Amino acid sequence: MTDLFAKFAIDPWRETMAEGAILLRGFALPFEDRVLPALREVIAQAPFRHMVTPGGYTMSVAMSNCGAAGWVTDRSGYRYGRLDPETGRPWPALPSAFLALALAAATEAGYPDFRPDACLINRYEPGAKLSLHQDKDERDHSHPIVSVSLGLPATFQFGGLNRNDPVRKYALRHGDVVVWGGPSRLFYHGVTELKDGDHESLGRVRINLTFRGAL
Ligand code: MD3
Ligand code: FE
Repeated sequence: MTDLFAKFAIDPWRETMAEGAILLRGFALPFEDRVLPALREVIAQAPFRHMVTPGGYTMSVAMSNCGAAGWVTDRSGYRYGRLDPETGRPWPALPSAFLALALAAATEAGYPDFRPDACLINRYEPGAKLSLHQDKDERDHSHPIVSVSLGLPATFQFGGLNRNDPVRKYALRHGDVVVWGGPSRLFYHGVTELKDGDHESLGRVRINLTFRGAL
């Protein structure tokens, strides 16, 4: 059974998107029975909201956070903060199910020492998108980022270090996990407009969790 894959060193569920960027198809599925209820609890404490960019645009993706720090944007800029600006309270703690999933994925991708302190929760409704950008608000770019896709499938765009590098497209589906580290950590990426659909456990939405070492 294992011998077939061992012999050819091929794992059909594992795909290298670029040096340091590893796609683990379905990796979150064994965790979803614990992750989805934990997600609902976090959102009850820190509801989704549409944040405003420094340029004054309201984002089509709704966001929340859990962990010691959360990513926020407003007219004064992008940053990580310990308090939810909507409630004035600290962000909810990282649920143990979230942490277990993030550590297992990072370990599988070769980052056994990853200790996330921030989890950004993105909610896409049909039509929502995230334009091409780099993630560089974190203090130390040597930490990887672990991304978990849940709900409706999305088209993910993955470019290079320069905004005009060619982009490749990947379908990210319910349960897929990507670990981004090494040279790909600062690559441009985005998500195209979400197509309408109905996911059996989440309905008409896509949720993405990104775990980071932000502080
Ligand atoms: C590639 N989120 O929140 S996660 C983000 O699906 C973000 O919601 C997308 O980009 C989403 O910043 C994509 C995948 C991801 C996250 C971080 C990366 C891809 C990355 C960092 C470097 C390169
Ligand atoms: Fe990003």
